[in-house]
Amino acid sequence: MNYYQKEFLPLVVYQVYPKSFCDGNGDGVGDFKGFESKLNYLKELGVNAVWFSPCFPSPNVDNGYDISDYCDIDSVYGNLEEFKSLIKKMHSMGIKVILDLVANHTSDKHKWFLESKKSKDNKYSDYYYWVDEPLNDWPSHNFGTSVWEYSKERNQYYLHSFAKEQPDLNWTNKEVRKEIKEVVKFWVNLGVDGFRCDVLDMISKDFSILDDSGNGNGPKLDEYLNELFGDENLKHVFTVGECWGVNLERYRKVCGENSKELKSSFSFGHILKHIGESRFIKKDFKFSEFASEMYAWVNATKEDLLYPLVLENHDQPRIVSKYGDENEYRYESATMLATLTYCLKGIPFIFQGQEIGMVNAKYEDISFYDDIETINYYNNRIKTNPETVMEECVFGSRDNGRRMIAWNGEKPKKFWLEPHNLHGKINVENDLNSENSIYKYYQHLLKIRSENQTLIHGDFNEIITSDGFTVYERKDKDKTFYIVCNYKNKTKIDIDLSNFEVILSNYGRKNLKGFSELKPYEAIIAVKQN
Ligand code: ISL
Repeated sequence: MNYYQKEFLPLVVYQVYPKSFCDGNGDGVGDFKGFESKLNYLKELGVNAVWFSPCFPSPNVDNGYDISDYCDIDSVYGNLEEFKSLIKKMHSMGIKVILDLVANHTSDKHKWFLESKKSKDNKYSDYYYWVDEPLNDWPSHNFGTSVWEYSKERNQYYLHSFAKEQPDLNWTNKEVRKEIKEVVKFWVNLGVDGFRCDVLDMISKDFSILDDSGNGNGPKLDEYLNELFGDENLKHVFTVGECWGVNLERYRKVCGENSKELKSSFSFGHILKHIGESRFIKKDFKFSEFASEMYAWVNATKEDLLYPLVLENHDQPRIVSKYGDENEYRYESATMLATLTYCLKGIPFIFQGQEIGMVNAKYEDISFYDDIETINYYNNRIKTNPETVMEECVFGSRDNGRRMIAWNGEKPKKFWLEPHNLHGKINVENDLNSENSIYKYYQHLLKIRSENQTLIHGDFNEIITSDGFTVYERKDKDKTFYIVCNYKNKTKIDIDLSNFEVILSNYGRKNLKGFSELKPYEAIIAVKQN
């Protein structure tokens, strides 16, 4: 086993979206006081690392992904001193701290940009990309319009790959690279253990490519990443890139053990199998395609790389609504999807609320939405497709992942985003009191994983995959595990598991005697000694 996998594969990361996790002071926004009160909840779930989505000062045009000060905590969440004690407390509980590093762009209210737009010859003038004429027709991500925005002050255009309030930093400028490196050092010195790196491959661009594939994975990416993370004293810092341009082919170069660039990078193909031309438009989904894509990544990374196992995040609708059953089989489908994903070889990432099987909220009016991408989509789409636009927003909106976690059935009087319409039904208290608690299943699953090295480091082999079900094994010299996961219909199955013992079943199966049929969304973990 290489250093890399030994060090990082045991991580189980929980993503917190600070605004919506837990409101400790009743001002209608989540905060660190609230978060701290839930540390035991996370510890008992089996989590050993928390990734906080941006918690830095921000005008919140894109919910914190527009940062106005990289080295402070937004006062809505707490302050730097409180955050330092939180790091200590989390460490004392064996929980690592991962921050969101948004290095491709800042807020337009960041001091660097405010100065930069003043003139062509101040210290910050070249911190951003300024041009006399747009260089191409790239559309901005999520927001549709051109990436070039005119600024009267400089009589020039600046680049913004996302909203116009999120100008892109000019990474060809050495000073910019130094600044971001200082940010990394600042947090590492405070005890932070890692970074999730927002759209990090976009820091190197190729403007000569006319379509926006030039906006990412550019010619200098390896050089910049080496410079940022390559120092020996950052070897133990965990990094996971959100790098859409780093495909399987590039993965080994960027995330290999001997690379000094990144430790890992998300791949999202498997959770986007249900969407068509945009995230708001549905397409037919095949269970086999979902499983096979994850298996391809596991196979390609299994020797010496790290594959992040992810089902949801703050940009994605809820997995039960996508691939499961929100009604009759919510428990079964939530637990089956978790079993299939988190018994693979890789690093589990769990998004807040996933562990209680949250589903997409259903609201019929755009006033219940806040996400800038959803609102832009709605405003454009209403002109041509007024009948379907709300259904599309319900299906695809990023707010699906951003509604607050319901800790109990009481709806808060005030919250920055309309709480979930099912707040009274799908909440932590109800889940924990239910006979079919999804949290308890996750807890059990993660415990089995943490107690069995085979499930962390063992080999992976696909046994069979069809549109109806899939079976794979995890194996080492001591044990063989079979992971059996069924999709929505009952399925006859012809696999001899008579000498296996069931250690987890979402239908309460105790043994596999006479086992020949799988129930809807059934999941089984079975084991034998070798
Ligand atoms: O979610 C997406 C596709 O399903 C992407 O378009 C997504 O916007 C892209 O992955 C970038 O996301 C990240 O950077 C954005 C921010 O809005 C997202 O919340 C963040 O995850 C800009 O910082």
